[in-house]
Amino acid sequence: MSSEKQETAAVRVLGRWPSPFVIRVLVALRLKGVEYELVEEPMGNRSELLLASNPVHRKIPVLLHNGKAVSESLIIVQYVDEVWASQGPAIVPSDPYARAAERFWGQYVDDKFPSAIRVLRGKVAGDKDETAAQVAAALQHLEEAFVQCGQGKDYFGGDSIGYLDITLGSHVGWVRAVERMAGVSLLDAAKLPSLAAWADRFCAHPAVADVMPGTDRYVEFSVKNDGVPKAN
Ligand SMILES: N[C@@H](CCC(=O)N[C@@H](CS)C(=O)NCC(=O)O)C(=O)O
Repeated sequence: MSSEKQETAAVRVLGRWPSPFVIRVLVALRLKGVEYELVEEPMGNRSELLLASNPVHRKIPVLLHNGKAVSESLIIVQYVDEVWASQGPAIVPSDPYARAAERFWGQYVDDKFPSAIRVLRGKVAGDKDETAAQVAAALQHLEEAFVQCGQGKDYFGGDSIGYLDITLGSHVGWVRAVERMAGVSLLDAAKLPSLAAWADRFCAHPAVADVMPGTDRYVEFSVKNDGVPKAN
């Protein structure tokens, strides 16, 4: 067995399917063709392994590589890109300016989307119309960023899925779910032609399709766990 194979066999992800942050890690591993085991964390009850692996934040995802823990989804994505650099497409751009641009937008995405999605799915209190307007404005910026970063190609990363594709793409499932639950239009093809087409392309990619749940599954999960009434 090659040393690369041994590393591959020793990859575990502590996570749970509805977490966009977990999806990032799974997509990165799949892009690189790395075999992994997803260890499902129980809902509302952190496992001893999680507490021992991520004692600071106590959050999923955690990547366990040969027993060593790496936390924070975007740090894990970069770690996967570096460890398996010779496999699959490069995830982080090699050009410093392109890298800075993708990191800038990645930070923007994580500043805007997770908190807004919690409001729109009814998990935390907030003005849904105002929040939807903020998400729509963020998506408009990202439509422009797509044209700049992707330079007319299929992905933010160019010909293949890259860092910003993974960062934003991991939220697409919940964005579509809250569109239905809150009765708002966000990834609107009429307003965001490039980004809406990108979102469909990203979700259909072989590294993504099997780990990106459908809208029904998110909505069912939210209704069961967030305590909101089912939308018609
Ligand atoms: N910044 C973190 C966010 C991770 C995060 O918020 N994870 C949530 C699940 S989506 C979590 O573990 N919450 C506590 C829990 O579920 O026990 C990352 O990018 O990995």
